[in-house]
Amino acid sequence: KHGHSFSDLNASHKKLLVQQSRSGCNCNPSSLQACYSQRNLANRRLSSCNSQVRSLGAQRSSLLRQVSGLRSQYAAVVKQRDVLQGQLNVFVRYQNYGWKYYRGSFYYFSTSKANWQASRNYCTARGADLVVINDAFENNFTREVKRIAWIGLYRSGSNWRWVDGSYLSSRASYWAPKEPNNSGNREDRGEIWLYNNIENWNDAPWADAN
Ligand SMILES: [Ca+2]
Ligand SMILES: [Ca+2]
Repeated sequence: KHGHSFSDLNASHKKLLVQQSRSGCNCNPSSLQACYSQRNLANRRLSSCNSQVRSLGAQRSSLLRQVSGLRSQYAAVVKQRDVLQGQLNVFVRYQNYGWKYYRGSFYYFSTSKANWQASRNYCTARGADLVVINDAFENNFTREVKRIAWIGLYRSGSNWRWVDGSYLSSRASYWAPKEPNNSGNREDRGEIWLYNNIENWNDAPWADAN
């Protein structure tokens, strides 16, 4: 009987030890202190975790804003590329048909001869017009035709006007010496004439075949 009760006691002691180890805390003052300090440590870790979560949340929103900014930049660049590609296609098409590009415009130097009005019709049928020479650069560029060629200049009463409706400016006027002379009183259109000179224009009768 003694042996029996001792083994019972032993068993219940073991059971208590198991319960104790499961609870993780011993209920004596020093282990209670350890328990508090573990709780405090856990709280500090929790609070550090929380602030990391907040900081990651802020980073996430900032990254999302950046992503949306990059998406709209990307869309804008794609649009820009398409516009440039379209311009390039036009450019290549014009060049393939023998047009020359100079300072923002395309020019076509025709080799066929016709009077001023027929020449102008030839141009307008191609969505263009006889050349309007606005400055010294364009004057020098058009002289490269190296032959007599009509320009979009015509006499209007006592004035000279361009086909775009503007009046000839004395600041961008490149008449050859002693021109326009209205020879025979029938010279009413402008042409590139002395193309080797800067001052190269002549007035000629519109019906001439240039
Ligand atoms: Ca021009
Ligand atoms: Ca003349």
